[in-house]
Amino acid sequence: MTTLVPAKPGPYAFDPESTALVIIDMQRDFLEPGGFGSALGNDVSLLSSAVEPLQRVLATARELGMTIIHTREGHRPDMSDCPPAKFARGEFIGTDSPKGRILIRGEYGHDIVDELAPAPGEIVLDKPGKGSFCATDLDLILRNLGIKSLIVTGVTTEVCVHTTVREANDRGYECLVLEDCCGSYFPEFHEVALRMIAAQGGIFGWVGTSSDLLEMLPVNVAAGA
Ligand code: TIU
Repeated sequence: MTTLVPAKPGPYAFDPESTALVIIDMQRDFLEPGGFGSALGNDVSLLSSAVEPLQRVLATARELGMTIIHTREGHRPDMSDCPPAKFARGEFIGTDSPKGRILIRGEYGHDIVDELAPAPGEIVLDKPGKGSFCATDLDLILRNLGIKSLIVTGVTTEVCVHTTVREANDRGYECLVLEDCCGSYFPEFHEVALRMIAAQGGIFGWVGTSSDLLEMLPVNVAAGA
């Protein structure tokens, strides 16, 4: 059942059955004090506005039985998957923090915030880089599930969200980015990153809001039931 959502640069058409909700890196290390975001010198409270709208979208996606994918940026405990070029500009990766070793898998800070904790059966994808397709099995998983469209959310807008949308667009996935479900340590980067996605006729995808998406979803799902 095709659903149409108002978006930029024009309506976004998708079928919930072949669409995945992708929630990027809503990890304590980015959203809470003492982690990676703080170590980079950022005000992590700037990301918190994305949590509530994302909770609503996640609850609806669960109700509809949509595919849900949570990603986490981080590294193996021995950091063998952390490129020296990345470590050189983030020497605190792997160091101790109040929430465990920064950006290391298995540590408390590396995990997803309680408000958006993955439910059993939802896919949790660990990635060593900014993009969700780099050195992961995401493309294989999406193709196996028959996914054609991605509703993309999370943090940060201009880093991991943008990189993932660019990667997905090049692989043929149609991406809707929910602006209120993303966040950045730099409000101006958030704004411009979103504009870049929808510019030039939607050069990377579409940009919309969670309220527009949620308004359209139940109607069409009920009609198709
Ligand atoms: N997840 C993600 O965006 N990783 C980052 O390092 N983001 C920054 O904005 N630094």
